[in-house]
Amino acid sequence: MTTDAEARFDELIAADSRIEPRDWMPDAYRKTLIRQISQHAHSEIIGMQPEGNWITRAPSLKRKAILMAKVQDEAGHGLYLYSAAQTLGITRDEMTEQLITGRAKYSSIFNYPAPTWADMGAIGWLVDGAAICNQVPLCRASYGPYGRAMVRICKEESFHQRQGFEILLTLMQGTPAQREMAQDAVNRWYWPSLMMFGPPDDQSPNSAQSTAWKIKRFSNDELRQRFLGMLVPQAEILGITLPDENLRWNDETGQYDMSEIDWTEFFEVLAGRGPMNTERVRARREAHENGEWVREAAAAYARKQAAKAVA
Ligand code: FAQ
Repeated sequence: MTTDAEARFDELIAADSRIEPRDWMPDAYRKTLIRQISQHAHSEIIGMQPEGNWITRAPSLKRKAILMAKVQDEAGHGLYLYSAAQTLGITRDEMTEQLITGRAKYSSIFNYPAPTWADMGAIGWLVDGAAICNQVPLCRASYGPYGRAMVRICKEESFHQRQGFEILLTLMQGTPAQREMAQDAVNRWYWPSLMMFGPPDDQSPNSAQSTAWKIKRFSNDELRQRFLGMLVPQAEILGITLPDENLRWNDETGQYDMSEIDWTEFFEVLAGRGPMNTERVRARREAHENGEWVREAAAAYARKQAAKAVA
């Protein structure tokens, strides 16, 4: 039998309204949101590492300032998203614990290394580009705190994507060695960036329910295609080759034909066996342990202020 609360929830979803933290919601809806939002938050936090690695080696003061601002934005996105997840009843400590013990998922993309400066360009162009394609529809996600967080995050991601494009454009206008470096970085990040959208639709166990709940608005494959449509003309402007000899527009299907993605690689990375999985989680765990004194000091300060307010 449907209760009044359930009927109200269904009505809100059907009307494209928002579910807010105080509203009744099915346990499975709460659980799936905690899963997706916490994974998303972890991705932002772990995603600081490949670029953080280049802050001290950026080729100019201006590049260093821009990269630092970008990495700080990612920290901000992570904190926003952790806060959104907390409204669903999970604590920040629980989420952190899941991440540093290697039990939580985060985006597969951050388990690849960033060995050259051109990787900063490829990450901005491809990784942030994929993030925008995936996240713009999430601004309309049915859960209020998630959708609202996405609006600000997407604005910042589009700046990030442009700065990546601009790094690659500068390299492509440089020496043959710089052009080669840019092409090499794109060759390495292209396929993993296509994997960011998740498994193919017929192997995506969460899609049907998340779409019915209007958390997801488009399927993994639809968004992957939208991303390709954005990349192809931009690659032409850059003078960069997308590393897929079978990539071409198909008039009949109205979308791009492409080679099969190496899903074995994707599932290996998800299972913790990507090139950088161990290192990424180790670095996060170490940073958390090294930050213990800061958390203690902040808590002591808060206690002192609270005692003063009472006195
Ligand atoms: N990596 O049934 P589906 C960024 C998992 S952007 C790892 O299709 P769903 C910005 C999935 O969780 C990156 N795991 O799942 C930035 C599920 O496992 P579970 C973060 C993946 O949820 C840029 C299983 O596979 N963005 O950080 C991946 O319906 C530059 C089955 O998959 C978001 O998180 C993957 N790529 O669709 C920062 C966006 N794909 O949980 C720094 C929000 C799938 O059942 C620098 N998330 N899995 O054990 C989403 O839109 C969705 O969760 C999808 C997956 C589309 C990622």
